[in-house]
This record gives sequence, C-alpha cells and structure tokens, in this order.
Amino acid sequence: MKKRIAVLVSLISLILSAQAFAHFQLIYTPDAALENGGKIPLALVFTHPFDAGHTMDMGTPEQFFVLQTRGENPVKKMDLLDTLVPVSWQSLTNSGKAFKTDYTARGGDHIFCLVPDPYFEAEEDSYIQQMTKMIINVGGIPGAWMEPAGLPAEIVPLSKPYDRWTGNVFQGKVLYNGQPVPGAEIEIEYLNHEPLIDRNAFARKPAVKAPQSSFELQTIFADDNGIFTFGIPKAGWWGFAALGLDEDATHKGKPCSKDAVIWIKAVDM
Ligand SMILES: [Cu+2]
Repeated sequence: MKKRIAVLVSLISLILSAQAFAHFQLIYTPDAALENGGKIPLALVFTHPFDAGHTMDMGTPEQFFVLQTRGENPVKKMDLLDTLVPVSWQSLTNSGKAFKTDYTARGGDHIFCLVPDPYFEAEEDSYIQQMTKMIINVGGIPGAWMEPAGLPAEIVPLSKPYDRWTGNVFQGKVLYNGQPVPGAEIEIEYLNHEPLIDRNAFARKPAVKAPQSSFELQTIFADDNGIFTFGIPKAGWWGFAALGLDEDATHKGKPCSKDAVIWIKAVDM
C-alpha cells in the first residue's frame, strides 16, 4: 500500500512538473480576421491551453494596450488597462483570476499587447512574466502587424498572423529589448478547448486528442537570427511562447522568466 502511494505521489509530481513548463498567457477573442468592425470580446487568461488545465491567478497587469494601425496613418496607442473587468475563469480542474473586456474594432490591424504582473511559481521559487501579443484585422485593410510593438520581450510576426490557411507556415522573430534572440526556445500549444467567453470557462470537449504528452506542448528553436518557422497542422488558435529570454532577470529578488508569447489563428482552405 505504501509503495502504491509512493508511486502515486511521484506520478502526480511528474504530472505537475510537466504542467509547470506549459504556462501560456492567453489573449483571446473568437476571430482574428473580421469582415466588419464592431464590438468584440477579449479574455485574458493565464492557463495551460492544450488540456484547459490548471489556470493561474493573474494579478492586475502592468500594461494592456492596443496599437491601432491603418494604412499609412500614424499608429494610435490606446490604453485598455482601465477597461479590464476581473472574472473567475473555470478550467477543467480549477478556477483562476482572469480579466475580460469589450473592444470596438474598426478597419485595419489591432495589435493587442499585454505585460502581465509577474506570476509567482511557488514550486520553482521564481516568477514568470509572459509579454503577450494578439493581432486582429478588420475588413482586410492593411495595418502594421509586422512592426515591433516595443514590448521588453516580444515575438514579431514575419507572416501575417491572421491570414494563415491550415498547412501554411508561421514565421516569427524573437526579440528581447529590441534585439533578436539567437536560438530562443519556443514552446507551442494549440488552444484545444474552446473558450466559452460568456461563461468564463473552457469547453470540456477537446478538439483533438494527443497520442502522447509530447504532442501537447511542441518545442522548436529559433535560428541564429532569432527567427522560427512552424507548419500549422490544424485550424484554430496557436500559441507560441519564447521562454527565459533574459537569464539574469529578477523580480522581488527572485529569478523571473521573461517570456514572449504570440497567438495566431489559422483557418481551413
Ligand atoms: Cu504551467
């Protein structure tokens, strides 16, 4: 019996430690390429997207803003921090503090940028801060999706992030303080449980089932110029997280992983 409990405990800690590497800061809205402008919902959730697993409590973000870009017009920055409404988001295993807001999108690109409050991961006695971007377009009017947003850590798309067919590749460039990060490690997850934004919850039913846990969290590396390439196997939202971009970074005297996250949506042809 004791042995069985020991096996169980080590199994559980294995599962927990595997999960600990798959945090993803999400900025979610249902559609990336909109035909018409109007009000769209946004949800900020710090979670494990493939299995809609443990959802972490978010603190009040340091920054949340949108860059509105349209043709040659100057970029307009709009602060969205004050619009955020705290919610309790239900994962398949727990609930965590998250945020929601509504946003009125007009023609062009809208580059949403989030600098979260660093999250304390007690198990690792360190912090995680995932600077996150998500880009939508309204009406096919060109915008500045390819320009850096100026975040301390960020992934700059080299492929238009909202025009990917399933089977296309997505390319991005990892920057830290504006400089490319050679060989950056990038984790990739599929948003496998649809966020039910009205219910502050993930759908229980997954879109796909992984044959083995390696497939839940894919790993690739950037090249010497900080550029990575990923072939998109399925329609839906994909998250890319470049991890630990500054080995020396600390927060409140403890190590802090400075990560850059981007979300893109592919559709079937
Ligand atoms: Cu995790």
